[in-house]
Parts: sequence; C-alpha cells; structure tokens
Amino acid sequence: MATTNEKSNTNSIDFKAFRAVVLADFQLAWESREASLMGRKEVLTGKAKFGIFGDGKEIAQIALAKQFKNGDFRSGYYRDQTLMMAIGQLTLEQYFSGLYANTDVQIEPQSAGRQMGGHYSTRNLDAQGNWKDLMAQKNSSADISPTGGQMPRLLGLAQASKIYRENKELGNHPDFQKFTNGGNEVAFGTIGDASTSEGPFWEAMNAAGVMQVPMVMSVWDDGYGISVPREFQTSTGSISQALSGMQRSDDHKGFEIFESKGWDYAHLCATYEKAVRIAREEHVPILVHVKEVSQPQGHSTSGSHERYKSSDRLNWEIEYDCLLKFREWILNFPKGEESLATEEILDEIQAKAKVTVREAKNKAWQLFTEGIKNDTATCLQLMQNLASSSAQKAEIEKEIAQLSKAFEPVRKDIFSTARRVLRLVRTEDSPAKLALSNWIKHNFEINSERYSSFLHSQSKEAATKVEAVAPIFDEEVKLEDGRIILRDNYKKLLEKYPALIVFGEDAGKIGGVNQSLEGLQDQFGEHRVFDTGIRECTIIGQGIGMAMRGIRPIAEIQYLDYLLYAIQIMSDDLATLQYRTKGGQKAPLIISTRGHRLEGIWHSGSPMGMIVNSLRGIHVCVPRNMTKAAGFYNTLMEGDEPALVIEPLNGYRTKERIPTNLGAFKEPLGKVDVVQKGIDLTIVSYGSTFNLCEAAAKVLLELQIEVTLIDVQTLIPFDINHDIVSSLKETNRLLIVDEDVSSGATAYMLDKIMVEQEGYYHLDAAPATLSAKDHRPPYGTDGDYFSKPSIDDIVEKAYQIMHESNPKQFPSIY
Ligand SMILES: Cc1ncc(C[n+]2csc(CCOP(=O)(O)OP(=O)(O)O)c2C)c(N)n1
Ligand SMILES: [Mg+2]
Repeated sequence: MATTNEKSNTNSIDFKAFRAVVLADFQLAWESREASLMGRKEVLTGKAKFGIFGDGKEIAQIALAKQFKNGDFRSGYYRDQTLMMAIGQLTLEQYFSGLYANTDVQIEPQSAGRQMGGHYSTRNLDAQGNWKDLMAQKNSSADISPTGGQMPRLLGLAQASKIYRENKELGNHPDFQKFTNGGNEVAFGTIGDASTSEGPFWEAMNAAGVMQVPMVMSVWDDGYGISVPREFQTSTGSISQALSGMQRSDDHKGFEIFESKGWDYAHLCATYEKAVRIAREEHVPILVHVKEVSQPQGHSTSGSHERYKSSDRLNWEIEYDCLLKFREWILNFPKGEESLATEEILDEIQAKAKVTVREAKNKAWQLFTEGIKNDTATCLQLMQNLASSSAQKAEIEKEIAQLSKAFEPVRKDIFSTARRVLRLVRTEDSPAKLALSNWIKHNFEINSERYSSFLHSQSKEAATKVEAVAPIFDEEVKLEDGRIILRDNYKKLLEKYPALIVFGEDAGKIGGVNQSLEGLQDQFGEHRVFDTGIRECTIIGQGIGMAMRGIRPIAEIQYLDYLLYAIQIMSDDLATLQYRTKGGQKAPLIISTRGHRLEGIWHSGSPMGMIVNSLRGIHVCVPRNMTKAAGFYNTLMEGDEPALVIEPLNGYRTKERIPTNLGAFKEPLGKVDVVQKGIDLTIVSYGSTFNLCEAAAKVLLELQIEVTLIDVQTLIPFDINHDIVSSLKETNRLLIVDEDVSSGATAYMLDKIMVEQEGYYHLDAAPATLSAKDHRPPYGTDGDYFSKPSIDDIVEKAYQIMHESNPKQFPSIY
C-alpha cells in the first residue's frame, strides 16, 4: 500500500500529466481556430477559392479524438479539421495546402488539390495501389460534399468490424491483420444538424440499429444548415429526441443516445469515453448529439451569418464560444493548491498559436507558388525567344508584359498566354515556336496527370489488366438454367475468396429472388451470404465501407429499376473514390443487379444512358447470358476496382451450356464479342437485346442479308481494341440496338464508334440506332412489343438500311 507521501507524489504526477494533456488540447484548439480565421482571409483576399471551416466545433472533436484508435475509421464532413489534426492526420501546412489546391500529393495528401478545403481523407494505399497496414494508422474515408453522403459508407465501415469479429476464419486470417484486430475497430461518423434531414441519414441510422454495428455517430448541432434553422429541419427540434424511439432497451436492440454540449470540455470527454467503450466492446451503435455548438464565422466564405441570425443568437455564440468556455474551465480548475494554468500561460499559448499557424500558412503558400513561379519563368523565356525572331514581336511582348506583371498567376494564366501566343505565330515556322509548342504539349501531359489521373485504378490489379480465360465445355453438351451457372460459379468464388460476401434483399435465406444464390447461406453461413433491409442506398454504402476495409463485397440491387435509389451514392462516392484521393483509397465493390426486359414500368427499365453517364469511374458490364455474367464476376474478383454487373433478367431460366471451369473462366473487360460475321451490316448491341439481334440475324439471312453481330459486353470500358471500327471497314454499315430511351446508351455508343474510333470514315450509309420508346415500358407482352425493340423491329430496321443502299435488291416492305 502506498504511503501518504508516495500517494501525493503519484497524484502530483497524474496531475502534471493531466495538465499537459489539457494544455495541449487548448493549444490544438487555438491552432485550429486560427487556421479557420486565417483560412477565411486567404479566400477573401483571393489566394484560395472557397473556404468552409471548423470553427466552433473544436472542443467536441478533441474529446472524440481521444477515443480514436489505430485501425478506426472516420466518415465525416467538412467541419472536422480539428478531429483530423487531433488524430495526427492533418498538419497545418497540409490544411493550407488543401485550401490553395496544391496538386502534390506529398504536400496535400487529402486529395492532391482535387477537393475544396475541408474535405479530408487519409492515404490508405501505397504508391502502387496496395493496401497499407490500416491497423498502424488512424483512418479517414475520403469526404464528399453532398450533405449526408458520408452516411451509407459509414455503415459499411462499421459493419466490417462486425464481419471480422463474427467470421473468425476471416478475422484471424494473417492476410487480414492489416484491416482488423478481432473486429474491435469503431467507425466514427460526423454530420451537421441540418444534414440529418437527408434520407441517407435515417436509412443508415435505422440499419445500424438493426445490424448492431460499432458506429459512433456525432451530430454537431449549431442550429443551422446555412441559413435554415433547426425548426425547419428536425421534427421535435432535436435529433436525439426524434431518434429516441431507437434507444436500445432490455427488450429490444437499438442504439445508445448521449447528449452533450459543444463547449463543455469535461462533459464531452467523459461522454465520448463512455460512448466509445460501449460501441467498441458491445458492438452497439451510438448517437452523440452535441448541442450548443457555434459557428463563429458563419457557414462559409460565401456569405455572412449576420443576414439570418438574430442579435440574440449572435451574442449567444460569442458568449458560448467553446474556446472561451474551455479557457474559463481551465482557469477555474480546481480551487486547490495547483491550478491548471494562469491567464498569462493561456495568453501565451494563444499568441503562439497565431504565430505557428501564420508560419504554416506562409510555408504552404511558398510550396504552392514555387512550382508555378518556375513554370512562369520558363514559359516567359520561351515566349521571349519566340518574340525576338517573330513578325508578331510587338503582340507577343504585350502578352509577355501582361503575364510578367500578373499578381500571383496560376497555371491557367501561363497556359492561356502561351496558347494565345502560339495562335499569333500560326503561320510562322521557327525553332523557338517549336520549343514553345513542345513545352505546352509536355505540360498538358503533366497537368493531365495532375488533374485527370486515377479515374480508374492504376495498380497492377486494375480490372482491365485481368487476362481472359475461356470457359471450357465437356464434349457432351450439358444444359442448365442460367441461374444454376451463376449459383455454382458463386460457390466456387466463395470457396476461393474467404473475404467474399454476398448480400442484398432476399439474398440470404431464400437465395435470391431468382435463386441464383440458392443454398449458399446454408453452405457458407450467415456472415458470407445474407439478407438486408429494403434500402438500396445503404446496401451500396455497406459495400463501399466494407470494401474500404479489405472485404470483397458483392452487393445485390434486386432490380435494375431500383438502382435509382442507389445511383446517387454510386455516382458521388464510389465512382469518385480513386479520383478524389488521387489513388489514395479504393473500394473494389461489385454491384450485381438484373434488368432490361420483363414486365411493367418498374420491372423492365434499362436506363443505361443514365448509368454510363453518371458512373464514370465504375466498370459497367452488360452480359447477354449468365455464363458471361459469371465470367465478369470471376474477372472482377481478381481486380481491385468497383463494377456494376447487370444480369439479363430473362436469362435465369434460359438453358445454357455449363462450363466445367466454373470460378476460373474470365471474361475480359472492354473487349467486344464478335459473335457472327457477315458482309452487309454491323449490328452492335448488348444484354437482352443482343439475344434479339441474334434471332433477327437468322431472319435477315432468309432475306439475303448477312450481318456481323457484335456484343459490346462492357459499356465502361468500351471496345478498347476498336474492333467495331474494324468491322465497319468490312460492312460499311452500322446499326446500334438497345432498349434504353432514344439518345441514351445508343448515343454514347454512337459517339464512341463515330467520333472516338472515327467510324464515319468507313460508312456508306447513315449510321442508325434503334432504341425503346421514350416513355417507361408498359406492362404485358403487347406493352413490351410496342415499346421496346422487337425482333421484327430489328429485322425491318436492318432491312431499311439495305433498302436505302440497294432498293432494287431490297424493295420496300411497306
Ligand atoms: C445534397 C446537398 N444539398 C445541399 C448542399 C449545400 N449545402 C452545403 S452545407 C449545407 C448545410 C449543412 O448544414 P449542417 O448539416 O447543419 O452543417 P453545418 O454546416 O451547419 O455544420 C448545405 C445546404 C450540399 N452540399 N449537398
Ligand atoms: Mg448546422
């Protein structure tokens, strides 16, 4: 037992340590605040474009960060600078580099200048695109701007812990120790009070309660969403009260709800300690409603809050500024012999914070401008050289003078000047002109890497690099329903990849509405193949979050028509992830759905134009049968990229030859399948309509028309080898068929073939498209016949093209 002396000694060491922590927190809070204040000035003076800052939210974030451990994940929004600093993932210099949009990933690791300031992330991949040890760092998934858009992915980040904890084979697997330590990781969500009005917030909260995942959701409640106050946002005026029906109890699962105040350091620290312990140990989701939060500088640099806040509110925000309250708390603590700090000490910390931040800001500005300065000097020199030998000397010198006196030029100024100069000397020929034009071309390449790289994976596992393996068939022809091929292929994949999980509405117990997962839950367990609620947006979010933590999810969207509920998050989050982090993060999520024709307005849509135009960054596979679909899953499982596979809805009960190398044959991405060759016309299609084209080709043969049939197979990427134009060289005629609306995916394909592949050059007849009617497809066989392309329509369209070429041989049918 300790003597009294020893005891007081220990207490005094404890107190010293405690004081050091408190003062370090005070210092960080002030540095973060100064960064917000100076950041706003940088925008208002034109050095940065836009600013949205974390002032007023500092203390709550510092309290949260104390519970953030290595391996944990954040999925938050633009107010979280202090949290990012507190977990050691954002320096002040990086903060300003983000604001200036420095494109050097070493200097601006959040997004390499691609995202506006306030959007945070960590580097989770190495330079080759391989996973880093995520258990050796604190992680943040990359932010997106749409309010509430962080919620779906948050659910998946939390679910990954549950999967790792419950699926011991995976959780203990040596390859997965860089993602988990027995599933003890917590996913931290943050959101503003107003953004809780968004649907994905409610969807994710409900699902988290159902699924019992370790997710700690913090709401920074500053009472406003830009100018719109809480009473227009939240029923009952309090998000914790509105969600109180989801509070867990002895009889039902749900989540724990905590409330605290944004200025109350001690209470916040105690709250987060308790909240996170419950989440981590019990795998229970938590809501921490942080009330009484302020916004000292208003919403963003786009306006001032004096326009919509009352003077009472503005005065309250001054009085309850969390930094002032923290200061008061320190000064009043405790009343005993030793105090935490004197006024002077705190003044000194505040003054020092200002200096530290100013220095970091200046350094970031210097780093941002030095490359541009070099480029300006080089370009000016090249233009000077050109001027001296050019007939346009005077005009060029005017441009030079203008660029030389530009205050803090950006790359656009340099490029615009150089390109104008090159236009001035368009009729001249000189080594100096060549030097300038080469410099521009070379720098376009550099800027393409800066601004346009990493739409897709650039790693060795990029899905487009996976080599094809043909399906092998027994000599004796064995036919099976398409769904059996998928099911048996899934079986092989589930055996081969321990991290593969398959989930969606009705995917688990009954094995999918089309039975393509029949019996797989029984065989592989509920952690591998499982059901979800009806909530397409967060099904995708589960997939994104889990894929970011090493799991290989295949998320099912029951029908293609319901992809609309999911497309926002696919487009905003999944499709942009590699790009917005410049290769710093990936989510190799496979989305499986089924579509095209069946019956009725919401069961036979084929909105492929919408899909290809909103999902750049995701591969889009449109197989015509289930063997092809299985081949795509096999390919995608070897890659490290997100993809959408649309199975043809009418193919589950169609008989196909079953390959013997299930799980191993691989359909390459971006390679068309030339199924039949003919000399008269090239017909290009995909998915269900391709099968109609095949049937139409037989009829056309009876009419003495021989067609080449090309299945594009994947819309993204599209015909990498330009095989379609090779076919046009032989047939000189083109018909594109699909069942999207007019100018949907047909327009996309036409542009690719005519413009990108220069197909126009080989045509003897106008290119033709055949798509569905512009309305939604009506119910029933006749509804389908009169609104979607039929075999008759395809035959007649092809015939018409031939008629126009040779009316004698092909007289008009009508
Ligand atoms: C989907 C979407 N709608 C609108 C916006 C524009 N917007 C940006 S922030 C914001 C207000 C958010 O308020 P709140 O969630 O309370 O966060 P705060 O800024 O107050 O911290 C709005 C409407 C957006 N980014 N995304
Ligand atoms: Mg708000």
